[in-house]
This record gives sequence, C-alpha cells and structure tokens, in this order.
Amino acid sequence: MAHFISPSRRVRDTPFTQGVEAAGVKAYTVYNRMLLPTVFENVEFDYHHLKAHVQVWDVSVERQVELNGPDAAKLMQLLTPRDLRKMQSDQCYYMPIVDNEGKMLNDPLAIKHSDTRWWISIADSDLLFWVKGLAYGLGLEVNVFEPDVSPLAVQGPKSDELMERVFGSSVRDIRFFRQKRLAFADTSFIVARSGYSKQGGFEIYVEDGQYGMALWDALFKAGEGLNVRPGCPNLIERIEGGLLSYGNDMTMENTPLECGLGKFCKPAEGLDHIGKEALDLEASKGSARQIRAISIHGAPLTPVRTSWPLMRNGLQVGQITSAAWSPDFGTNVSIGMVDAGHWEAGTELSVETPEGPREARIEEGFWI
Ligand code: THG
Repeated sequence: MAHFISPSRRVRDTPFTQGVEAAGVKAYTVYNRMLLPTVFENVEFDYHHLKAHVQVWDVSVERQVELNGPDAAKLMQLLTPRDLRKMQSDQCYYMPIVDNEGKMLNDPLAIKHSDTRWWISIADSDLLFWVKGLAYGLGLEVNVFEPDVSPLAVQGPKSDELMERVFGSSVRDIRFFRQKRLAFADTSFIVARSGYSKQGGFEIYVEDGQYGMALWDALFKAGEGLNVRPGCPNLIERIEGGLLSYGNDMTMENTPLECGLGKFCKPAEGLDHIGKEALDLEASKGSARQIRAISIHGAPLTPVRTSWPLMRNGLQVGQITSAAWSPDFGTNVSIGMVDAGHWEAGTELSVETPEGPREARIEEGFWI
C-alpha cells in the first residue's frame, strides 16, 4: 500500500521538481530531507527503458558537503579509511566514512576540486553535522557547509549521445570517475562520468538552482529521437548491480568491511584516519557478517519495508535488506547481511518474507 507524502517546507523541493512533476512522477521517497522520485511509469517499465535508452534523473538529494580552506585535505583524510594521497583534482572517489568505532556514517562520492576545496556527495545521513563538529572540535582552518549544488544524472546506454548534444563532443573524453567543467548557457558545471546505475552515464553538478529547469529542458529538447525519459535510481537495476543503499543495506551498525568495501580500506603506512584501530582489529580477526547477493526463489516479492530474517536450520543467520523481481534474470534478486559461517556461495537458506517462507541461495556475486 502506497501513501502520500504531505508537502511542507521541511521536505525540500529541488531545482527540477517542476519538471519532474510535469513529467508525471508517480512516487517519491525522502532522502536527506528532500524529495527523490522513485517511479515514473512503473518500476519494471523504468528498468527496461533505463537499460535500452537514456534517462534524466533528479538526484538533487545527493547533497554536497563542501570543505573549503587550508585544512580541507587534512580533514578529508581523517574522515575516511580510503587513501586519498594519489587523488587528482579531476577525480571522484567512492569512499566509506566511519566513526571512531569504524562504523559507517555514510558512503559518499568525494569530488576533489583542489587541495583546499572538496565536495562530499552524500548518501542519506546528516554527515554535515559530523564534519562541522570535527572541524570545530579540532580547531581546523576549514569552512564546512552545504553549497547550492544539485546533481542531475543522465544514465543509460545513449548517455554519451545525449550529453554530446548539450555539452559538445568533449564529454565523450571524460573517463569513469573523472570530471571536467563544461559550459552551459552563461555558466559552467562540473560534469562527471558517474551515477547510481551500471548502465553508464554522467552526473552534472548544477551550481545555482536557478539554472535547474533550463538544463532539464535543454536535455529533453536535445533528446528528441533518442527516446529520452525522466527516470530515477531504479530498485531492480541497482540490486542487480550491487549498488548499496545506506540506511537500507547498511547502517551505523555496520563496518565497511562487512559491506564489501574492504578494498577502500587499505590502511597504508603512516596514514591516520578516524576508526583505524577498530578496522585494523576487524581485518585481523575477520568480520562477524558480510553483505551478499542472494536470489530468492518463487513469485515476485513486494519491496522490503522492515528487513526479512534469513534462516538456516531454524536459526537466524542474517537478514535481507533489499529485494526485487528481476525480469532479466527471472528470479528475485536481493541484498542481505549474512553471518560468518553461512555466507559461502551456493549456501541454501530460507527467508521469512511477509508472504511466507521462501527458499534462497547465496550467489557468487551480483548479477551485473
Ligand atoms: N553519485 C553521487 N553522489 C551520490 C551517489 C551517486 N551520493 C549518494 C550515493 N550515490 C552514494 N553511494 C554510492 C554507491 C555506489 C556508487 C556511488 C555512490 C558507485 N559505485 C560503483 C560500483 O560499485 O560499481 C563504483 C565504485 C568504484 O569502483 O569506485 O558508483 O551515485 N554524485
């Protein structure tokens, strides 16, 4: 059963809301206290279209935390176990942010403009408070604030074609997780090859919300003949691709090692960050649980609202945190957190879904 979201100032509109609503958005969720579209036609239609054509996504909810000042790089490195020393000023990094106990506070993208200016493109938690608190508490020379920046994503196999029509052929030269500043109207935007899908595409960091609708309209006008449609992060596609959702697949209870983000936690010599001791200890002892791709047999399931217990021989050994029917793989695809001793590929488990128990199997890896 779907419900309505009562509008108010506290649930923020975006610079693209007018376009999203004119295009007939069917459902929203709330993310970083802002509206995030979740359905245009229906989730399955949107999924097939995303994999075949090109979509424009209002992902303004990916709010930026800007670090600006002489101590910006120092604070950035304190925030994350990922080694930032080789990061170039045109790169984006996926990076876990952990507290002093090594627990996940957020899993953002970092965008480096220069040593003294960075953006943290956050997932759904109030990271601004943590970063501001550290800057103040440590007496660092850095301003920490949320700038007027709203990402608009262009995703799908025809993304390069659509982007070239609006920004020129140089967009094609942007490599994965690199960014370039490109002209639009009488301004310019950071454009990165990134986005919350595995279908390829770009994210445009729209600085100054007043340009939002002009860019939205320009993309749809240029996309005539490409079957461009409005879209949004797609539940089915992102589970198939193993893209994690903070607040769903992991929370402040989990560590990055549990979340399969160990490759971003290689603590290099002489690199200090908040939570290092806890993560070093877990790396040496092994994790208590880990995220896995899990297929759930039987008919299409409804979305996860509260996690579904994963059972083995009558004992709970984990939980399913996201699930959806995959038309392309002909099974329910899901993401779950599984206890040590039970996470090996091929392990047969059962899941207590709201529609009754279902057989399930731990997969080798994600589907795409
Ligand atoms: N783009 C931007 N900001 C974001 C997101 C985004 N903020 C919120 C949320 N998404 C943060 N979480 C993720 C999760 C996964 C990825 C990006 C942001 C992602 N992962 C790739 C993968 O897993 O294949 C690549 C990771 C890598 O190898 O570095 O893209 O989407 N601006």
